[in-house]
Amino acid sequence: MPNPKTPNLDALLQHPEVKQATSNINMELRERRAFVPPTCDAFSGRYTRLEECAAYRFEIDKDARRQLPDIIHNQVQAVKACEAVDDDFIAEYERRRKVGVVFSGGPAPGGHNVIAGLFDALKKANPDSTLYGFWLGPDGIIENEVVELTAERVDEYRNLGGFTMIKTGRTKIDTAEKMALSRETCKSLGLDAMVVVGGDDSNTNAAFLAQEMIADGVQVIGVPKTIDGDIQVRDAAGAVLCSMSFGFHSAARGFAQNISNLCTDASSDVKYWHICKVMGRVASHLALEVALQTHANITLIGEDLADYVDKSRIAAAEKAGTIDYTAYGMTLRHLSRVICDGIVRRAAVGKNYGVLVIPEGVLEFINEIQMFIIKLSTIIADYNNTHDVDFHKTFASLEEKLEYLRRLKQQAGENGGLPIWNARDNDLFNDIPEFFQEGLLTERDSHGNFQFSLVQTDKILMGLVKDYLDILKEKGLYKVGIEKDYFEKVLTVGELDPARIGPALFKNYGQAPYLLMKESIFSIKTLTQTLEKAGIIPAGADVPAPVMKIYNKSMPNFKIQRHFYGYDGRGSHPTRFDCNYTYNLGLTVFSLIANGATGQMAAIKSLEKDFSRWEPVGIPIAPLMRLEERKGKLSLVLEKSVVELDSVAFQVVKAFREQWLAADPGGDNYRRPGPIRFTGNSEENRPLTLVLNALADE
Ligand code: FBP
Repeated sequence: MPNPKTPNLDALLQHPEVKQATSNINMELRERRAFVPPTCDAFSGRYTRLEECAAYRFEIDKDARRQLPDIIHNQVQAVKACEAVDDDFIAEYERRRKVGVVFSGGPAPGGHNVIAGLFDALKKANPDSTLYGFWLGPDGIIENEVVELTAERVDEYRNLGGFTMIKTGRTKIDTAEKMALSRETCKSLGLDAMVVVGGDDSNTNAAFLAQEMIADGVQVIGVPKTIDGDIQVRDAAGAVLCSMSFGFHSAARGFAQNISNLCTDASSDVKYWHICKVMGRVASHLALEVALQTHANITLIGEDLADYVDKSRIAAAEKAGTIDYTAYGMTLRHLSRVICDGIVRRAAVGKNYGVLVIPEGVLEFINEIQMFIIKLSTIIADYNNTHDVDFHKTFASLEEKLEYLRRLKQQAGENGGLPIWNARDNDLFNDIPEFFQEGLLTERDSHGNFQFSLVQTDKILMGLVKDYLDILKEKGLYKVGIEKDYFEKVLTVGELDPARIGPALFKNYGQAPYLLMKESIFSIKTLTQTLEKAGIIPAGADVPAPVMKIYNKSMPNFKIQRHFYGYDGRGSHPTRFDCNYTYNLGLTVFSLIANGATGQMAAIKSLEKDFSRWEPVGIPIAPLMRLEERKGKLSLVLEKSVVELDSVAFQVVKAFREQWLAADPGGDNYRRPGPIRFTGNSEENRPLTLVLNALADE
């Protein structure tokens, strides 16, 4: 029988509280949509003009000079406010335009505001201008799939995360056919300009599109997007032009908030090591920022590992009159030892828990793995180039792929020259776990990049860590330290004399606040023998319960929880920093277009400084291009920036490593950055790496 107190469901669903609780529109959304980002001084006038800055110089790659002749001589351009201009300028500036915009690659918080800024500036100059969005990334350009971006549509997404307004994709416009189709799309839409919002590969695309479309009078402008933070531009003299791609701050803050919560949980529950893999395809910028934001106990920085030199190996080789090339760079095994060292040292002071941050791209910096990645990428690309079928379609299962590698090994040396896959490669590869083999053989993305996000790097590393900890445990070297006061209390309550038993059990009794059980005690049998030998119990007697309790506490149980922070951060709402940054990037894009630029990337200089000092600029893309191995051959791409080991941010993290590991009897030193707050004051309103690195330029 229905409860007479329960209101009728239809009536209930009409209740204002229910309506509000189930609405997609909440307070956060309303506040975000209503927020109007401030604009840089450069946009304070009716118009903007571009000022060429010849003082910035670049070392130009000869292939870039050859392949991008019409945009290679572009200069850095500063956007300046202007009022008094001639009629021709006004006519050109305010001309009715059709502009297309595309999102390319992974989402990054702030993308919608690039569109909002561009839309506002375009419509302000001429309300009859049209902005189109290419649907689903570069495929939208190739297949002419577009949506007109109306005020209503743009307003819906202001200051919101994701790339949902027009979606995104990773297709590369890398063949003559795709390029011809793209040109056709621009012609049929009558486009004046195209805007590519993307990472290093997408800005590479933008440069080639700019070069191709000069003949058609279509301008192409890039926008530096990627949570990875690896688009940072300096000129040849080291002057910073773009210190950070957009989306980095929001993603890092999202990760840091979650990881700092784990720090709190770990230090409350004191039973887990939380292993946090953090996105960033190659560079460890995100991990570095997370380290600064959270003070997690251990944060690996890939670039740092590549720099490692094993001095003891070098000394041994020198003594033997040989050279040991394996002494340069860290091996996976050595890295697992370094992690174990931190874990063991924390356990010794009673902290058998903690938080470890692993950058997604760490394997790129481990020599032995990088060698596999390069060799396998070349093998897959060679296969695809010489056959009409895709490698992954022909060899669908791991077994089939391994069989193909075996065949390559057998053919090694048959045709003379150095074989790409020799017997040693094959043996080493067969030594690694299946899931890792599958990861290394995984399909490369459309740009030829290794897809680190698909590899369980943390599982591989933690497998090695666990194995080594077991060895250390067996040797009695991995123990949980027991607080001296606790030991004395437990024994006294059990009517035993701690001063008599302590020296028999511990190697540092009376010398330290945390007591470490002797290495010779690693089982109940060895514990019993020790007590018998010290005359504490007679032969054959049981270990007294209080001593047993202490023993059990000192034997570590290594338990981990694995987490992956990536897609969640990419989809988070932008911080106010990213909202302001991207809206002004959108305005910059329009200024570049209205002033006739092409082959330029919109950027904001001096991001690390107060907003009043932000300077919108156009950076020439072509001079930033370098040759890189992609799909087995060298291709021109925008150079990725990795963590500089002499940067202030890295040096600070390095200097605080010991403190954040907190392998001492004091407390942990975690920092709680809190959630991304759109309203209210937040103590830090820009990436910490940015603020610290700027100190070097002061
Ligand atoms: P972009 O360089 O396109 O911005 O993407 C970066 C990234 O988020 C990496 O951090 C990550 O390795 C990769 O994308 C994941 O790619 P996918 O979305 O294809 O899984």
